[in-house]
Amino acid sequence: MNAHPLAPIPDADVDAFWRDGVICLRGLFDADWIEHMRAAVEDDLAHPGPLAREYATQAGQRFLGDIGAWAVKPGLRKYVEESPAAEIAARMLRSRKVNFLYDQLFVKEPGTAAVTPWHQDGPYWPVQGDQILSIWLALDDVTVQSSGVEYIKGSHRWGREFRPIHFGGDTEAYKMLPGETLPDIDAIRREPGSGGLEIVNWDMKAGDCLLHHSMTVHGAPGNASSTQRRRAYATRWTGDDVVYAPRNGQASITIDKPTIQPGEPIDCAVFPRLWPRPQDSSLA
Ligand SMILES: O=C(O)CCC(=O)C(=O)O
Repeated sequence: MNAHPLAPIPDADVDAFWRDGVICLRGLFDADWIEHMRAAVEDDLAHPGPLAREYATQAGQRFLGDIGAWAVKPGLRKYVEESPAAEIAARMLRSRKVNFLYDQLFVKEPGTAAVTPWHQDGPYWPVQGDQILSIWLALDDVTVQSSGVEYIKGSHRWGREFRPIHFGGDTEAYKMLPGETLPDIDAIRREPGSGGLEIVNWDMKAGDCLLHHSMTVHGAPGNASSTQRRRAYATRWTGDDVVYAPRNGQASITIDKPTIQPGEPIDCAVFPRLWPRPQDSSLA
């Protein structure tokens, strides 16, 4: 399994990420990583971690979100600690170091109508800073028909913060958190000229990944395919400018509690510093 990205990430891709708030990168993980992760996902589906949630509300459908499971699942931990993900994050964040924030497994099985509601990630998380991104690794080929993620280009630079929305439809959750109510994006996109929004998505092969900034508005339709699974593993990474900033009303993203204080850099066992790796410090 490759420890470093299979190809260099050009400066133009880093610029595009910061301009658009999202980019799709292809061919950075080898086939062994995909096989490894598919096995890790099957294990997780059979025995989900303690923070796992089922978001699908209709019988026979499945949209599993498992949060923070890397801490108890060696197969997921191996990807977090040994895959090229940390290095990719450091390159994209233009950061000297990166910390691992947490992981989230998203499995939306064929015929599952549950949408992933439009949202920004940042307001869910107990951190503050601009150098925060996710790497959403596709473990199946995916198109928007099978619930590919859609993004509003440039929304990370709107300077707006939207209150989190519960993926399973719990309207009481997150009520005490600050932020605007997100406008009805699906209604706006039906307006002439899509109401000025530019919504992007990519047809992906297993092993391709999406990198999105923590403030980029995104969501996904249900999985309308009757055959195509949609398994994805999202890992969240932070850079030099990030500090701990928990808010009352946020849900846990880690199984263990962090030991740091508000305002401090997030270095601790729960949010380990994974780049540079000791053996790679000359590359940082
Ligand atoms: O995979 C999904 O449906 C949701 C992905 C997402 O919202 C994220 O990774 O931040």
